[in-house]
Amino acid sequence: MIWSKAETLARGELEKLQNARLCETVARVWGNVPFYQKKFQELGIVPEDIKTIHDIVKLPFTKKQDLRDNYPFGMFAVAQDAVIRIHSSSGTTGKPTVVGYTRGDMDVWNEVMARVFSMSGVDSKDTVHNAYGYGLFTGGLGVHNGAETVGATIIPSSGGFTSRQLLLMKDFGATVLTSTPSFALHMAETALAEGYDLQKDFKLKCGIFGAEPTSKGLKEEVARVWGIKYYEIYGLSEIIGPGVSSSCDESCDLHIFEDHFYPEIIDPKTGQVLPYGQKGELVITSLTKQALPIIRYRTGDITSLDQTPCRCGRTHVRMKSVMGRADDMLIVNGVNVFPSQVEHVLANIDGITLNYQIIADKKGYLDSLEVMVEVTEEMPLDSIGALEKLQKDIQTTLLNNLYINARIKLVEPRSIERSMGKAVRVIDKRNL
Ligand code: DLL
Repeated sequence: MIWSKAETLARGELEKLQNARLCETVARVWGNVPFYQKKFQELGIVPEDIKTIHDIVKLPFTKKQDLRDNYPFGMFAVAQDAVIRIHSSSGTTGKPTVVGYTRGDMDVWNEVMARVFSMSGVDSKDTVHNAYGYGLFTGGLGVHNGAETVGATIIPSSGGFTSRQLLLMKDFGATVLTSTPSFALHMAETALAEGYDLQKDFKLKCGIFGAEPTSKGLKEEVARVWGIKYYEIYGLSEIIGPGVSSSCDESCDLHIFEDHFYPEIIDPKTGQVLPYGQKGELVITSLTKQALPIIRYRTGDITSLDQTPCRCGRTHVRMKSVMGRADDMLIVNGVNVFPSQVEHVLANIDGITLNYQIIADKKGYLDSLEVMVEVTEEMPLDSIGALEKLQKDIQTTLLNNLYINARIKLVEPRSIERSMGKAVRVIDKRNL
């Protein structure tokens, strides 16, 4: 079901809306955010220079560091009494990024999240088990409000306590699971170990998964073990949280809600805008945000855009699933390594699971890379010959496909520490 008429606007109509909304956004930041006023002045731009969405290329980029430099509320465009919600992204390095919402922003967030649920066929007859973390992370509450907006019954279980979550999911008859894909697999693994029958004991029909880069293989595995349809959701705190884009029934690419978020793809090195179809860094401008309007935000996410019509009837441009981060791409002895590509390779090898970690380190002057991966329950751990063969196979496949030379460490099932939120896939010891 299509939630809003805005999702099917003809291109011309959509562009008119984007033109008007970009001009409003530029005026808002010029008048209220000293950071942008200074940036515009440095570039010699005044709001009158921006007349249509195509003028966006004249505007400066915003980076995560800019939000950190203006921590906590320096980038807000409204007074504190207009802000009704604060979230913040988990800062693994440095200060966290703080984002704020007015009541109007919350309405937009609920609206785009309602579109996501409708895209997945979720309505008031459904029960949504929401295992995204509640709290400062935008996942839990963002998804929560969207489910309520479409009238579904929401179970706000948050992350952790896997056994209890399984019990509630079964007893409450959840039809939809919302979580990170890695946590969905962890739930399946725990359920099987506890003797559940995933198809008979649960009523799940679909899941809406996102928040971390995920290979096709891992997505297929989640869909297969649970016997459900896999929908993907993408978003980031700086733009709104979950609900920037999501996949529909016709395509596994994700429609970006372009009436609120204007996307561009740039070359991450030069900043030059790339044409549709080319792979590069996704840059997003918020078109309606009030508390924290954001101009040309460099998401760091690598993807490409596709404007060809989608059979679902939505006119909004589609992005490919995130292929990696412009900034967490590992360079190992001169070779670029995307964790998602390693995962893709692992997904096609028998005898191992998709619970893995990539560990980069230094060996003398050279980089070293280790891929630690759990074997399946069926793998005979006492058969040295079988393990050695498997190790060699993985190593050769990684070398042949990705040109990376990694040491492979096979470990027992369930021995890699599980994260209740985003899986920790990369440990880079070189910068410590
Ligand atoms: O992860 C928002 C979210 C919550 C999205 C729940 C989907 C579901 P942040 O913590 O600010 O926000 O992290 C944003 O997570 O720039 C991407 O690198 C990554 N990310 C989000 N969704 C996807 C996805 C939330 N579907 C960062 N695939 C983004 C790959 C994703 N990466």
